Amino acid sequence: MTNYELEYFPVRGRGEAIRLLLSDSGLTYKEINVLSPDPSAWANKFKPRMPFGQCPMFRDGDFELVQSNAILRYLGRKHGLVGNSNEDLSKADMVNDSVEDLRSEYVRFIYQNYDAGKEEFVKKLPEKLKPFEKFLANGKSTFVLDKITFVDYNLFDLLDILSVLSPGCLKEFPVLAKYFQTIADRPGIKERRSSEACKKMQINGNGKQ
Ligand code: 0HH
Repeated sequence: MTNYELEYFPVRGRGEAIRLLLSDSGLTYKEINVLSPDPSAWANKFKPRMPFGQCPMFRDGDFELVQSNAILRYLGRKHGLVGNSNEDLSKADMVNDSVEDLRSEYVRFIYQNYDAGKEEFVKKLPEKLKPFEKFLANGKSTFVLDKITFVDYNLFDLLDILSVLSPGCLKEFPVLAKYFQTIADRPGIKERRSSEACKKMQINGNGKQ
């Protein structure tokens, strides 16, 4: 039993990689919807409490943390989902930063330029996925490191939402496609993805995907 709470909008967004990590590790948590009991709750109640004005916020007892990547790393360190050496930790950080770069581009496109930018974004997607394919192909393991770590949940979630945007985008990348499937087949990942809570969440706040 944990004292974990996740305060976030009722979307997959920047919360989903955290939810996947928790589910895959069998860690229970309470989901707190920042739009509840009504949408004004975000501006009036939750936002002023966020150290940087944004969520997700993760709470472990009295300890509060924002920034989705910091939360992933916190949980990774706490639950043995990080590398053992400085080199391994840094490798995971490097890939996670690359996931963040592509996620940020995706988020900007989704919220600011969806209709005009979709064709171009989808066209350029293979060249953005290629480095991930190459990186994983160079390793000896199924995962970014020699075991699953926080970064795998983040990369998996990114590949998942990109596959919704551009179905079949992993087909030309056999290593990435296999990587995606290996993680998708893990019981805790299946449990989260097939849950009603997940299925009823849209990916992004504006309904675009
Ligand atoms: N760097 C931060 C991180 O990684 C960025 C956090 C962030 O952008 O954690 N937070 C946004 C919410 S993510 C935020 O707090 C986008 C989801 C928006 C859903 C909106 C409505 C859903 C309706 C069903 N944004 C609010 C704000 O800045 O006031």
